[in-house]
Amino acid sequence: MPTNVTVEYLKAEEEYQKARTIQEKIRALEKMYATVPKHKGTEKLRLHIKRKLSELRKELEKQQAQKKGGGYSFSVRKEGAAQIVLAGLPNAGKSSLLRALTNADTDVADYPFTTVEPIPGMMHHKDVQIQLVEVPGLVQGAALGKGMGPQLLSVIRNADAIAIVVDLSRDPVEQMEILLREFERAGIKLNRRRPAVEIRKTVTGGIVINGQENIKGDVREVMRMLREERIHSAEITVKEPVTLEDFSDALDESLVWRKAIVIANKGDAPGSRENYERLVKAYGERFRIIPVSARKKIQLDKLKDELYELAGIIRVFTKSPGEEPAYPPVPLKKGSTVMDLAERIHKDFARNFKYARVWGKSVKFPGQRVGADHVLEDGDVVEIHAR
Ligand SMILES: Nc1nc2c(ncn2[C@@H]2O[C@H](COP(=O)(O)OP(=O)(O)O)[C@@H](O)[C@H]2O)c(=O)[nH]1
Ligand SMILES: [Mg+2]
Repeated sequence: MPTNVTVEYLKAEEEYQKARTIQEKIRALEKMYATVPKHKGTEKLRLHIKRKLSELRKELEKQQAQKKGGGYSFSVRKEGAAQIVLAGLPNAGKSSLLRALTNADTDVADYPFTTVEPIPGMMHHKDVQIQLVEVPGLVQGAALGKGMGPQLLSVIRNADAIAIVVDLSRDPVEQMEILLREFERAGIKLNRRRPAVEIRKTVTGGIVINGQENIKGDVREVMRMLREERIHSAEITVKEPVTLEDFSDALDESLVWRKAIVIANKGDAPGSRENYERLVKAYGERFRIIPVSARKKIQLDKLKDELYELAGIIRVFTKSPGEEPAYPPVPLKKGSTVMDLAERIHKDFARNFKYARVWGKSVKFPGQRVGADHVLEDGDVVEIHAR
């Protein structure tokens, strides 16, 4: 028994002992995690709670997949350069936003649960098509099986990025707490970077750890985690300081890491200013928060810019020697290289690539000659020279 645990913690632990269903166990463990004092002496305890939670999450997923018999699931075919989901509690204004931002024609009503399944729409911005998908009916307990929760969360897991929609006419901090808990339960990590731990499984040789000094915690715990995951032989490289919990996350292949922004809707409603300020205070460091009004069409162009930014897309114009850049531009993922572009245009272009000339932000002077590995930026103009 660790020293100095609180009464709340002991109560939660008792609940855990009594819990029968996976859901009850998860709720109790979440309480234990929230109430355990955070200091060095409880580090192992916190790690164990987290790992147990992650185990239960996977068990729950399996159980739910079996229950549904693989039958009812939503899937939204990706179209355009990126898929962003609009996720929020019922009535936050997701349908209104989808309608205002895209070509989609969706229901808007004053009572919740109008929309029952994910609805896609296409947003056209800066010559790029971005798919927005309204995910309806997300409620407290969704990840634990409420309503179509698990199916809806799987749509969110599969998207490229997430726009959380909150309603500024009500307590937005409470809405965020509910939503973030469901995302956490579904293994969706928002605006966090996957810890820089590389794990390469090997056939023999046991566990080799490079950069062990970067592990901020007891290495025996690391060995134990590896055993639990049945990793007996691997080369592990720890590239930057990580806690034991970070290490555990890096091992957990069921987690997804996504970028997210918060759309604070109903900025026209009474009390919205105070609510917005509270929201910024609580979440402004972790999320970009964009106040808008779908109804009054306020700040929607700014929102489009932010969604475009969130999608992580750059547009690159191609040109032939002596000609004007071709329209429309080619959308690419941020960090794409000249070779990525060449492959997108034509296999032969990639195979016979010699060099490229680039105009724009990624180069020092116009028409600069670059190689295949050159990383492009938004708005660049590229002339590929091939054999
Ligand atoms: N005041 C105000 N009401 C809004 C705004 N956007 C949506 N609403 C209202 O909020 C309710 C729910 O909107 P809806 O788009 O259906 O929300 P959803 O359940 O998240 O899809 C409707 O009555 C909308 O008219 C807004 O910007 N300001
Ligand atoms: Mg809706």
